[in-house]
Amino acid sequence: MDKSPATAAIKTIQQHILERQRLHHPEATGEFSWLLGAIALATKIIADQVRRAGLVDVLGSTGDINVQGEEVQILDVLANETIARCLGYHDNVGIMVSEEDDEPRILKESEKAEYIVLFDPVDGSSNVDVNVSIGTIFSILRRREGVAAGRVMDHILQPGHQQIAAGYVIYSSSTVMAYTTGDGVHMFTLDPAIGAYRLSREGVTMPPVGKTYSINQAYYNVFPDGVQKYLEWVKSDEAGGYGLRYIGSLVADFHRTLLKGGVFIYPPTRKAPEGKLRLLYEANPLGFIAEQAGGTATDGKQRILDKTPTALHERTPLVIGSKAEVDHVLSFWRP
Ligand code: AHM
Ligand code: MG
Repeated sequence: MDKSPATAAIKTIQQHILERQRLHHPEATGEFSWLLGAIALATKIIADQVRRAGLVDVLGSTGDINVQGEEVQILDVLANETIARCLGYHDNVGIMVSEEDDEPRILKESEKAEYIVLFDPVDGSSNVDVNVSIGTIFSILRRREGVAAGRVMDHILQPGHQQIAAGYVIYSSSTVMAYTTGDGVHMFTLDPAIGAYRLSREGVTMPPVGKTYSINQAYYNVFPDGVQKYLEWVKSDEAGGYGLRYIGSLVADFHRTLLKGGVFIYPPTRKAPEGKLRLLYEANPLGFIAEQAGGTATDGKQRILDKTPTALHERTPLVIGSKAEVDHVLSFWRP
C-alpha cells in the first residue's frame, strides 16, 4: 500500500483472505479462510508469550532433546501445543506435522479433513533468551487423492510446488505475518491495541538484486570449496561492496532478504552434509514465498519446490533470495 499507515484503509487479515477468496475462488466454501484464521490466532497467542518472555515462564530449555537432536526450549513446547489447540477444532484439518513432534499428529481421520498443516512453531527459539527476533513458519498441503487408508506419509511427503499456502510470522519490534496462496505475498502487522493483524503490504516483491549476503561465516572451513570461493569473491573489489548480515533466526534473515534483497545461504557442512534447515517446515514454505515475490530458492542442484521429500524431518541445503544474488552463488558452487 502506498498510503501512510495513518490514512490507509484498515483491513484485517480475515477480511483480506475472504476478499481474495471471493475474487479468485468464488466456489470456495470459506473453510480455508477459517484455517488461516486459526493459524493467525495461534500466532497471536505465541506473540503474547514472546512479548512477556522474562515475566512469564517461557525462557530457557525444558532439558529435553527433540527427535532432531536439538535442545527443546520451553517456548517450543508452548507454541506447538498452542497451534495444536487452535487447529484441532477445525474439521478440515486432518494432519498436523511439527518440527517439534517425532511423528505426525492425526487430528481427524475423515477425508473431509483435507488439509495438512506443517509447522516450525518457533524458528530460532534459542534466540528468545536474548531478545533476538524469532518466528513461526507454516506450510499447507491438501490431502492426496487415491492414497490407501493409513498411508499418512504419502499425504505428507509432497514436493513444495504442491503447497496451497505458506507463510511465516516474525516476532520482532512488531509482529508481522506474511502469507501466500499462490497469488502474491501479503503482509500484515499485528496491532496490539485491537489484537488484529492489519494489512501493511500487498503484493510484496523482492528486489531482483541486493548487496547483502547472509551466512554463518564461522563455518568457512567446513563449507564446500565452491561456497568458499563465493565468500572470497563477495568480499573482493570486483564484487563491488557487499554487506554481511546474519541474525541466526531464519525467519528474520529471510524477512530482511525479502524486503531489501540479497541472498541467504545455509550450505552443506562437513558436520551436516545435507545442511541444517528442514525441507518441509522451513525451505519449502519460504521457497514458495520467495518465488511468489519474484525471488528464487535452490539447494544448489535443483529448485527447492521440485524436491520430493523422503522423510519427515529431512534437511536440505538452502540458497534463497534475489535471483541475481542466488545466481552469483551458483556460479561458484554447483554441487
Ligand atoms: P531451529 O528451527 O531449531 O531454531 O533451527 C534453525 C535455525 C535457523 O533459524 C537459523 O537460520 C539457523 O538455525 C542458524 O544455525 P547456525 O547457528 O548453525 O548458524
Ligand atoms: Mg527453524
